[in-house]
Amino acid sequence: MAELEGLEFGKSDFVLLDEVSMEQFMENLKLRFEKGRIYTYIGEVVVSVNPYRQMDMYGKDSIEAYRGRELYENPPHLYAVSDAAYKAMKRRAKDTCIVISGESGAGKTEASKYIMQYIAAITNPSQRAEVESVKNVLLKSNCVLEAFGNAKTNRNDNSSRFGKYMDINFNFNGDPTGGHINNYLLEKSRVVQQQEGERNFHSFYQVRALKFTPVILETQTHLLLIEIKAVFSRHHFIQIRNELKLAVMNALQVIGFSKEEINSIYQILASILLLGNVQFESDGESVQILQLEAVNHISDLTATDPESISKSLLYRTVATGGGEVIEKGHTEQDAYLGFIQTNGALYERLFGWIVGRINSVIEVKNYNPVLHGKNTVIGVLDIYGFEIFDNNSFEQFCINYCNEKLQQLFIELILRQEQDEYQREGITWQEIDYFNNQIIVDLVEQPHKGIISILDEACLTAGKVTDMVCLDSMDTKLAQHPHYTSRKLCPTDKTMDFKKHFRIRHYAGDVTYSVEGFLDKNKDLLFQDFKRLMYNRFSSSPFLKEMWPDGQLSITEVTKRPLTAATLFKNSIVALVDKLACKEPYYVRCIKPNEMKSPVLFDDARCQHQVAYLGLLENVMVRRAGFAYRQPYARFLQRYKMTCEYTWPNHLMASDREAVEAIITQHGFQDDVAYGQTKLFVRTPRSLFTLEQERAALIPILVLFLQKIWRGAI
Ligand code: AOV
Ligand code: MG
Repeated sequence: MAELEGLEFGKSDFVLLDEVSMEQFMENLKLRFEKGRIYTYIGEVVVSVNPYRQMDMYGKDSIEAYRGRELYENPPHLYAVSDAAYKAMKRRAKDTCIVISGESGAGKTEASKYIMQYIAAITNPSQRAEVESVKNVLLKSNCVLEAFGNAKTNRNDNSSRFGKYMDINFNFNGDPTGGHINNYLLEKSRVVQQQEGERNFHSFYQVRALKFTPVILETQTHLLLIEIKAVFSRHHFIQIRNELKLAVMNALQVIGFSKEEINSIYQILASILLLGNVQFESDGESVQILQLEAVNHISDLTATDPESISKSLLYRTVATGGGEVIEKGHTEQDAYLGFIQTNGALYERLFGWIVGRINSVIEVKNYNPVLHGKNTVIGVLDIYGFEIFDNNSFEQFCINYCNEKLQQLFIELILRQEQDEYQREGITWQEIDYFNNQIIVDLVEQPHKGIISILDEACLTAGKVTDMVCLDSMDTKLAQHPHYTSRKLCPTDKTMDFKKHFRIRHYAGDVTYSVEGFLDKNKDLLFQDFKRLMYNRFSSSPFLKEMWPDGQLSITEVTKRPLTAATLFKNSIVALVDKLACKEPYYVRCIKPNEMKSPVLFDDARCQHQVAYLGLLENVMVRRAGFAYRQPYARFLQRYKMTCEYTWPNHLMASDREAVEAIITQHGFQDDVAYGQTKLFVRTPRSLFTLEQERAALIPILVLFLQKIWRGAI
């Protein structure tokens, strides 16, 4: 605990504060940050402050120091919770998960990488080749997914624009046997448009650097890419910068992407870049593409005739009521919308396909429960953090809703269940008040009444329902909601444009959303002609077929309305929460110390705001007033009975509970425990630590003793 590091570094567990107040909490957090102690516990929860500088604490020596140790034996570290999650999984064959949360730029992705590196480092001591290869692929997948799914935003230079949940599977030895990645809603609109000061996905800048890469690309692609680079300078949605990232190419190869697959990936990236150059012009009657040169390039890259590409961008095939199929020209507006959606969809499907391809490599194969024992997992969640930009759109709405759901899970698991258990077990307990954000979750997701329902309803209504009509409907239906601000109620508020904004009071702050584009993004319609073209015509690339399975459908078959983007996202997040809720959770709560990415600045107000909305003080109160450790009587007895003369080897008391009382009394820990209906509750780790030490010291003596019995010496 604190004295492990010396008191000049503050308290290593907030539970040890002299008094639980915001003032003391902040004082301790700041002191530790300034002394380079970026991690602090609240019991088993790690609070992490982004250091914005390279810390000398992730090397081999550190890993060794934490390996197999208990949480309270070393200074706080991500490695300690990783080890705790690993040990719990291995010892008790339980699925565990590590949930990393915090706002954009707080350090979640970095934390998830350190956690994975730690787990990789402590497993497979015998260096078995197949396990090493699984570990290698798991680690390399980070690099690929970051290249394709991260981008510079105004909050974070390497911001995750997708949510990632990775399950790592283990065999009974505790060695990784495989894994699975779930990805959540990629912010695909970024492909076409970024806010001032932001960038496109990293991968596009890496295409730029390709001339330095080993010649893995087919010559044709390679030459075309060089040509494309000449076009880049005129490119209107990409700015050229950034260094070479050979690592991605290397990672793709290590994971096992074939040369053809890598080629296809870069061909698609190049096609998207070229498509970005396309502009439309209308003469009043029909719409034309201005840059036929770009279309020709795409056609070369994809071995598709240029006419088909142009046609898919300018026309749509529709089935009439009588079953007749006709071609209808787009309006300029439709063509532009189609172009935005096409670009986004190409990238999104590419990303999804890459994730699927990685999964196919790491999925557990030939698993035999009889031979391999119970297959357990550790899940690691690293999702996009809460964010507020100058302009907040549908994507921020989804991202922030997702963070509400995770906060709800934290409340459920750490604050509520804890208190419920005390009640169930009959432990005397002072209720602790906390803000329950369920009300905001409901505002977004409640059937019929919530924002997603209202959006969906607008999307389903025939005819031209505009964003504004939808906003009107929200303003009417939600006007009374305490966390929704209707634009109609605050026409004088400068930050709320009277015409198009609404505001949600999120758990982490107020966010004003612009409703513009909400409906199109929610409908997420992509013209069927383009899907068919992708499926049928990109003949040179079998991978495109895999990315566009829905392109198989003929025009008369496409009748069912697909679920909207918001509903699909909601469903995936609900499923994610269910998945996490049935595992034993470990938490990393990340805090962003300042907005300047400075390693020395601790912005008191910003930090305090985060501590407040993350519910950390309440977490300390629950933990402190409560009991950090608990065990069913039988399990406790089994483990520690050797430390007490009345219980070793067997006790003669009426119940296990009485036997446990005998152990506790003999050690003088009466004041540190409470006796529940079925479990013993222990307040501080110290008592358990002492018992563990005693047990460890006794084991060799007992072994000797037993050996003597076996040999007949006693
Ligand atoms: P995020 O994942 O929480 O934001 P990151 O993990 O990407 O945040 O961290 C942002 C930046 O902070 C990194 O690129 C590093 O420069 C720095 N950083 C974070 N943690 C550490 C650390 N432990 N040591 C050194 N530098 C660190 V977002 O994905 O935007 O929600 O969406
Ligand atoms: Mg991130």
